[in-house]
Amino acid sequence: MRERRALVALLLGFGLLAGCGGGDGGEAEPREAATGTLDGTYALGGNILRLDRGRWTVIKASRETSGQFSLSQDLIVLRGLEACAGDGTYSWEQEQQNLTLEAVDEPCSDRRVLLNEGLPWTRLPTLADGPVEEEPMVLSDGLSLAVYAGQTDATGRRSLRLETGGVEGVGPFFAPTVVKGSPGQVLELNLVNRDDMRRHNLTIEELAIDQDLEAGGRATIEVTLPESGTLPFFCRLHDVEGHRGEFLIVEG
Ligand SMILES: [Cu+2]
Repeated sequence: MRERRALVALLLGFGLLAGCGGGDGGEAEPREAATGTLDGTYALGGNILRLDRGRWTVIKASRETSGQFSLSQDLIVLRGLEACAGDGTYSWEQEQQNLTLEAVDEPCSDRRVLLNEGLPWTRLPTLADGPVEEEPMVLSDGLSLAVYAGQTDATGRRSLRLETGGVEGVGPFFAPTVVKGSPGQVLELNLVNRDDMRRHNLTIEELAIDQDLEAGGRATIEVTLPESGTLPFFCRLHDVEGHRGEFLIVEG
């Protein structure tokens, strides 16, 4: 219930912001479309489109469909749909926060409908973008809501204090919620549970870390950050309440 309310508030808030930001108005140049150019999470009429490192996912009426995609300057080729064997080729247009796909060669009408062909998808802010307006809940890259309590650049540091706490009516959070680091960085995390009432936890599945924190408790762990992308962390006890965060790898 809270998640839905927060998402609605997020979308409304984002709608207000979407009109800001200036266009570049420059000459049309041949576009270099590196992998990852379009990566992000998009929303349209209650549907979600996620593009992430060559994988596309559409969530429509709680049903999730996904497959692989490849990207070139003006075209995106999507494959993988049980009902259709052939690839779908679309032209893509990105304008400010909007992404529109137009079918060029699509043998599969289901996928055309799934992708809301011809209509603009709006990119959702990521966890690293921070909250919209005063809304403390943001959609993280993993399509999960997170309670946001700031971000820190830990590049070049050997240790970092990572606190966990709770706010009445908002939910438990990690502070900082987003930690920027460099590829392969080794970081000592000094975990402090500021919540005197509740036990919390820090779980990083990719690193097989599952560290409980008693009420008011502390622990120290060491993490090695990945070479690129994001590394999500969450509290196993309050994940659905948005007790999440992420490491964000930034290049030197
Ligand atoms: Cu927790």
